[in-house]
Amino acid sequence: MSRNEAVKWRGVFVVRLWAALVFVLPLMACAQRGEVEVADAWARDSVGRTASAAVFMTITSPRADRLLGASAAIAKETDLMTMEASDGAMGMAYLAAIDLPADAPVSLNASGLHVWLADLKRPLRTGETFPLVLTFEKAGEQRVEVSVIAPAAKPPMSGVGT
Ligand SMILES: [Cu+2]
Repeated sequence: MSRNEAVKWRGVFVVRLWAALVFVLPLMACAQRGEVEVADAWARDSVGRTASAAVFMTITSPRADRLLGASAAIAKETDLMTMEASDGAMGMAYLAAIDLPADAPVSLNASGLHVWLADLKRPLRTGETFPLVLTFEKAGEQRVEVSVIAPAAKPPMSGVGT
């Protein structure tokens, strides 16, 4: 390799190094920001009814956080709820927040925690999706798309609950 060639190759290396830094650094910044991961957000077809509907999902936060509330344009009111036994019967109870331990998936499913849509503005129909905004204490607001599944369909949950 001549001296000129050596200089040229060093130049190519430096350019590649810069390109690598330019592309990799923003990715690292994203990872450090620590977005909350929301998987399998779903609700059931409301079969023409508009009284209320429950939304389920699996939430994983990279750090300890709390889900403080939710809102959806499709409902007049949106609450956080859980299933609870009282006087020997299962009922629903309102929650001020849902705790999210660091790196531990929290399952909102039919046997417990859920986001409750009260007074739907229109029925939920199989196959459609609608936006839901979740508000976290630390992570702020995050928008998720909720998939509406058929009345008897198996929920798209990764294992836990139904
Ligand atoms: Cu409820």
